[in-house]
Amino acid sequence: MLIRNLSKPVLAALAFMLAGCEGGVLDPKGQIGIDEKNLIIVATLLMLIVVIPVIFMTLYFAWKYRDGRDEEIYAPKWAHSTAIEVVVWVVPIIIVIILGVITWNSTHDLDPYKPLVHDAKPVKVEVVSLDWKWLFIYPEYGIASVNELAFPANVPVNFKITSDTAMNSFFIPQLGSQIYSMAGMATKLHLIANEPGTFEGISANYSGAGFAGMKFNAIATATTGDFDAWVAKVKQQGNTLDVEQYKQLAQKSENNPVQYYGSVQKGMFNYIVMQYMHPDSNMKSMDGMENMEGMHDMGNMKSMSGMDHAKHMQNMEHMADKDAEKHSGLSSPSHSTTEHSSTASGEAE
Ligand SMILES: [Cu+2]
Repeated sequence: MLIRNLSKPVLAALAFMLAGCEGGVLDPKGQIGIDEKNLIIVATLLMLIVVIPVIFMTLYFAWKYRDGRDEEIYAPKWAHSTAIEVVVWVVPIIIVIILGVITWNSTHDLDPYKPLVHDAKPVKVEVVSLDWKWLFIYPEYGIASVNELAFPANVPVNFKITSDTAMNSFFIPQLGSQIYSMAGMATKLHLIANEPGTFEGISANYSGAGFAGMKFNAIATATTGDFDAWVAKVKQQGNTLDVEQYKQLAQKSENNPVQYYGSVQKGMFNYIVMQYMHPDSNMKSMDGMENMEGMHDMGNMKSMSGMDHAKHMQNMEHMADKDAEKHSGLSSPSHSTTEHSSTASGEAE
């Protein structure tokens, strides 16, 4: 009777809790997300092997050894049970070993920096987190968009991610892994959508007042033709994302609408990353300093104390896009203690 009375609210609660899964990490639409969901489920079940018996035994023992029991044997000298020792050590050890193996393997399989193995040529997207909006630059198409990300389904997407503000975390829950966006460095993420659809994109890292509106739609188009149509639509916009336009865009704004830029100044992403490099403070202690001499003359560097490096970058008009890439590569040794700082090394492009 009790169970029957309880069943309605319990079912309602369960339905309510599961409703939260829709569109989230437990409703994945991409291979990375699917693998991660399976990992979550397997790890949870493995841990429940311990948790569930403990809950039942807690209740059972509390009742069995309650005050006023009549038939139980009182054994105050009881000290050791080999059977119990075996159970409480062997079971967790086995679970920890299995979890360890699974975690080790999946951590390497799902490494966000690892390019996905796929026949289709990946789409490159450069992501910049701003206050409070997301900028997506398509270097291969020379276009950019704000708060709208498009790519074809069943085609891997290679993200290069930075921030022009506080630390954020780039996250499309239904596609899997999130990764931090940080000023002055570039992180990487590789995702794929297994089916077309519009997925919610967020920052998984609180960044102040306009954070709630810092959302974007990740549109996985059904075909590459649909994606090309989207690219064409963006290209039709006359405005160019150059340094001036970018500075306006980078101003704080909340609930920013979707915006398109029909063309983008070359090397925009590197410009954004390099704004935070202060060679005077960072590079003096750097190994491989001599590598810089080809590009910068050292006297010049020393006189840059306190100077905005962005200005320095603008002044260096002689630097082609490729040089800018190399230049930003110089930033990585100063961050060499952190894994995610590899702006230059190991890049497949
Ligand atoms: Cu960092």
